[in-house]
Amino acid sequence: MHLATVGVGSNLGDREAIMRDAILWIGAQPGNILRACSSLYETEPFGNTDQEWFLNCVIQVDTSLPLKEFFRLLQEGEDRSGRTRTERWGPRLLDLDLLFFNDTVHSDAVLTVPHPGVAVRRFVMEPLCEVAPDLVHPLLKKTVRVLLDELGDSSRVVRLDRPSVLAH
Ligand code: A4P
Ligand code: MG
Repeated sequence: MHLATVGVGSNLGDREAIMRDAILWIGAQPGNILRACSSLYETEPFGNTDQEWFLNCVIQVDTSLPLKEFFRLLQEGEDRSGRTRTERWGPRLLDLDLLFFNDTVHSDAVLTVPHPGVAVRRFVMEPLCEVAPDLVHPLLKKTVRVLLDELGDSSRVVRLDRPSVLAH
C-alpha cells in the first residue's frame, strides 16, 4: 500500500457538496481506502486574488495504485466534477492536488511530487498539519509542523468549526 496525501479545493458552486462527492468517489475507487479527512477551511484566494474565497481540506488515502495511476484518478475526479480547465490559478469547481505520495520524489512534464507549492501555502499547510503533523517533506527534510511554524504566507485561513464534510 502507498499513502497519498491530497489537497482538495473549490471556489465555485456548492463547494462543500462538490468536495464531499469527490472525496467519497476517491475513497470508493478500487484499491483506495480513505484514511483521514481534515476539517474544512475557508481560505483567501492565493495567487489570483480577484476571485471568491475557497473551501480547502486535505485527505489521506491508502492506495494500491501506483503513482501515475493514482494521479490519473485525481484528474478524472476533477473532470467528472465538470471542471473546465481555463485560467491558471483561476476559479474552479474542484482542484485535486497530489501533495505527497509516500516519500516519493518525482518530476516529469505532467506531474511533480511533492507538489511544489505545498510548503508555501497556508491553505494547504493548516489542514495538512491537522491530519499529518509529523509527515516529513522528502526534499525539505522537515516535518509539516515545523514547516507551518516557518511559513511566510500570511493569507487568511479560517477553520470551520462544524461536523466533518463527510458527516452528511
Ligand atoms: N501538476 C503537476 N504536478 C501536480 C501535482 N502534484 N498535483 C500539473 C496536481 N497537479 C499537478 O494544474 C496544472 C497542471 O499541474 C496540471 O496539468 C497537472 O498535470 P491544474 O490544476 O490544471 O491548474 P491550476 O490548479 O490552475 O494550476 P496550478 O499551478 O496547479 O495551481 P494550484 O497549485 O493547483 O493552485 N487559493 C486558495 N485559497 N485555495 C486554493 O485551493 N488553489 C489554486 C490553484 C490557486 N489559489 C488558491 C487555491
Ligand atoms: Mg491544481
